[in-house]
Amino acid sequence: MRRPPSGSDDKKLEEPPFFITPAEELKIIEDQLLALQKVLHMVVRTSFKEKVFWTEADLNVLKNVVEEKIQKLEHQQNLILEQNDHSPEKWFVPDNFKRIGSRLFYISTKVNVDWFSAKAACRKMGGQLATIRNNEELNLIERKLKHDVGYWLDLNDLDKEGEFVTSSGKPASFLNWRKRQPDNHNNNEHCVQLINDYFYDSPCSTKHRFICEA
Ligand SMILES: [Ca+2]
Repeated sequence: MRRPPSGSDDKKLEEPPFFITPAEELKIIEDQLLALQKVLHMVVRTSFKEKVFWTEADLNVLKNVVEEKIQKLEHQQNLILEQNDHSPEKWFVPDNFKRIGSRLFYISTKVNVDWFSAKAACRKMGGQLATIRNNEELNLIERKLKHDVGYWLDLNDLDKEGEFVTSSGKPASFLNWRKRQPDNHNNNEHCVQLINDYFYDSPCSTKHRFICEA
């Protein structure tokens, strides 16, 4: 963010008011946009009586000028927003990862692998097996998944039966178990997969698709 150079009050008075924050710049653009949109509205809705003074051609010229200005301002607005977006995800996006909601995910296609291979694959891509944080995220991801297909998530209870944690050992913050899950069937279900919106504990050696997060 630019700051005015420090100096005496006299010096400050001589200088033009150049210091303007991106937020202020955006506000000015927004105001200009609003004003132009009002003009455009007026042009479009000019009554027949007013058209005595404004020919159709004049109005069209005015409309084009206003629309062009709006486009330029919107472009300027986008540039400022782009330049001031310092979120790390914007600058580092591993290949194949796509934004879903507020985060980056990779959803595997075709290949089915066991849970450990899925975990390794995500690491290799610069991410890790995904955890889903809430219902909203679940709904957004679910839209990208195939029906009746299982996808490995990061959650597991390999360490302590019934305590589902992420690979880094953190307790699961969001769970959406299917009815009667987790059931640890045959005492051998320690990895969590997502099928049709619900979580299932399953044998880690079974092969499924997987979801990574960046
Ligand atoms: Ca199960």
